[in-house]
Amino acid sequence: MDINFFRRNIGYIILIGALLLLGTATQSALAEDNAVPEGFHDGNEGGVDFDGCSASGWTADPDDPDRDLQVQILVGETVVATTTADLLRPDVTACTGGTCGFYVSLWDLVAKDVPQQITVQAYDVETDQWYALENTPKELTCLTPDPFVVNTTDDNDDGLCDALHCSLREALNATNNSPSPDQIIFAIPGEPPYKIQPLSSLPGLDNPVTIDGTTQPGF
Ligand SMILES: [Ca+2]
Ligand SMILES: [Ca+2]
Ligand SMILES: [Ca+2]
Ligand SMILES: [Ca+2]
Repeated sequence: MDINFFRRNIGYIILIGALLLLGTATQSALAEDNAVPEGFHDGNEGGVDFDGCSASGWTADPDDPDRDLQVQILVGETVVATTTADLLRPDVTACTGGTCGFYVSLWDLVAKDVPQQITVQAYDVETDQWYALENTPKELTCLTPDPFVVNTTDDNDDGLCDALHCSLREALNATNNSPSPDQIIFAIPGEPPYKIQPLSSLPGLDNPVTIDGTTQPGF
């Protein structure tokens, strides 16, 4: 720039310089005063059923108790889910109104019947970093439920699907009453053919079930 331009604009140039310095100072003050997210990875450990196969807890950033933090769930080293910590946790006072809980079902995200290391991290806006919560990681084994075994061709419903008597109708009711995806298999004694003739409509399905007729011995 020529010297006259510099003279005319020296005030602006100094002002811009001062603003840049101020910006840098504000940023470093933020980094120094920054608090990282706090919170807990609550819930389950060890062998768990469908309901227990989850990651839950709460997290909040003391820098802004109104902010609903982003949460990520890792299985081993792999991120398998992200969510927002905005569920009501009335026992938590670290965030405004206690709305900083989180819950993620892991049932469709993990291999069953083998231990998995579950880690929960929360995102800190000020530093653009993820921070592990307290009590994480946890080791979780999500157990496949035992199948329901149909062992009669009759259509009776005594309310129990057990080893003594379990009709297809009872097995369907049992799978509906269990929140997990289930399996119905067959072990009907006696000689084939095995014919199940319902006397009325069978119950509808409330949640996923696999009905595998090929499990019948002699199929
Ligand atoms: Ca922070
Ligand atoms: Ca909230
Ligand atoms: Ca029964
Ligand atoms: Ca079920």
